[in-house]
Amino acid sequence: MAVTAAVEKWVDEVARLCRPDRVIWHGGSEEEFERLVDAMLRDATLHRLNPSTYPNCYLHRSHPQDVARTEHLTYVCTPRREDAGPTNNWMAPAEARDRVGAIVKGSMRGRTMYVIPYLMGPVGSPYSRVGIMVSDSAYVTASMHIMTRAGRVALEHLRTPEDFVAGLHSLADLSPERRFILHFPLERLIWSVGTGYGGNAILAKKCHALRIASWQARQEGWMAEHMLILGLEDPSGEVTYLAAAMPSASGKTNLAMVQSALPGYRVWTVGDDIAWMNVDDQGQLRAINPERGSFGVAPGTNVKTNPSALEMIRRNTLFTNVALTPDGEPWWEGMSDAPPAALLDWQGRPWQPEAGPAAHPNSRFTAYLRQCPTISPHWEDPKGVPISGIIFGARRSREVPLVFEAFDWQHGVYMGASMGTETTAAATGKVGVVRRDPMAMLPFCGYNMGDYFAHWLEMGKRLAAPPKIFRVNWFRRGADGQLLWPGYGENVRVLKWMVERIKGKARAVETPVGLIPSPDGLDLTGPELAGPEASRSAVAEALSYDREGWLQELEEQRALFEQFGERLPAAIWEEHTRTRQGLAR
Ligand code: OXD
Ligand code: MN
Repeated sequence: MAVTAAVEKWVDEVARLCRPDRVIWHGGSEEEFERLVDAMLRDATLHRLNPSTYPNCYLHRSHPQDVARTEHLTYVCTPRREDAGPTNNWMAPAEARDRVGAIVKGSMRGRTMYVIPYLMGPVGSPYSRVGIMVSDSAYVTASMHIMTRAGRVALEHLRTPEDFVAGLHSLADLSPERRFILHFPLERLIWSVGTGYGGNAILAKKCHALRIASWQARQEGWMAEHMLILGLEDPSGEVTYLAAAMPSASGKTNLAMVQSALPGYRVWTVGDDIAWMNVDDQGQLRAINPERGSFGVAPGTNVKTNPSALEMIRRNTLFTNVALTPDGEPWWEGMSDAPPAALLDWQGRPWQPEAGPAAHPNSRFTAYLRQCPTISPHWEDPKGVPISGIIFGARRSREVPLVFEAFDWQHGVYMGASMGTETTAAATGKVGVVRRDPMAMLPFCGYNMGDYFAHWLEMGKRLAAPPKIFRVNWFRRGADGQLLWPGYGENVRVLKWMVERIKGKARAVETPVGLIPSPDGLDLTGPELAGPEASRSAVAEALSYDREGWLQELEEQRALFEQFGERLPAAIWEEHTRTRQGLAR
């Protein structure tokens, strides 16, 4: 591998600090991946799944106290606290290096340090970026191999010898008391210690592609977002690309690869978690998916919710913290109606239903996106795909309509910035409470979110025709607690409405919160939705907004916005006030 002096220097420095017994460079070949897997099978880090039904698939069980992202242990280390902003934990860079340096010092003794050069984005794309990560975990290295274009190819994309994000990862002693995920955006550096869990440890993903990249994107005039990217093909064969931000474990992977319930329409997958978006020389927003794999939430994945994912994960896949059947197959809640007999739970113990779920609620699959049956022929296009619409989606049992459209870009930015969502198991902490999660980036924005909203507003000015912005909520429930909208394949009906709005065709009703489909706006053709009176009225209820609830919502938004003080753009307050005045009329 042609390693530049700058890369070599950094790797040497880290090796001197962490003191591994040996250093292995990951060149990215399948043989190297297999060697990693063999070593992990030998030391029981991995267990082979049934080779006839799940060839080249493996189960990993993580430390039981290391099963989700730990946001309270995640820091942005900028010289000035206000640059990290009120929504990030902050530590001064010198203090961070001292405190965490003491933990990583000598932490790799007796271990191998893997060096993983990786490319984020398609080969040959001007928008792709390079990272160099070191890790003392073979599991993390294998995950990086699936999730990124790792090895030699990355080094070939270095634009200058120093042009890489550096990431140091050490399991250290896996103690939650000595766990830190630190970001030094000015130095383009990440340190993650005491954890081996995906989002904390696969540094290319949240740490690089979102936290550090969002900082770089602001400086350089592009966007790094927590968004899926999909193309909706209509019956004439025309494909319209949309990007959608949704909080963790709220259906991005399902929507990105949805199989349409609407005849004549199909969805093509470009990405399921992260979008990097640039403005091209025509003023068009173009998106690439920086990743090559999917790190998806397993529970709830089944033939109805995501048949594409089920096909994607039938080979060459790592499973983490799922349950195991006696036939050596993975299982999780929601995979089948009844659990198979004699399961081992996610910790490898005979499953006792009264002891909780068999699979951990945040159990995952790590799989190659190219194995997804809906993968777009353009998913690795170096130019990216043109984005015509942006969707913000949240989990809300009440108040928020199934779909509505912003009046314009500024209103859309406010819609994203003000979003609240019910929390999930993707991060440690209480599940099901509403918290503000602007643009689904609360845990991932590497700088002051007041500046982030300003950056969004600026980007709109640079676009020849800014994409239309929509909000969706698949999770609205009726008074009986039942979901009002069937979701999954039926969501394509909502995507169709958006595309028709983009093309100036579908109708909408103006309300103080945005433009909502007119009663005949959504295509509900087919017996299931249009036929039964009950389902028609459920859809009508799903499309309504609740005035009282919204007024309360505005108060919660105010509490979020006030935290940013002067750094909150006036345009956001303007839209907040306009909504309140509209509701008062
Ligand atoms: C993820 C997450 O893993 O958002 O993608 O937590
Ligand atoms: Mn995510």
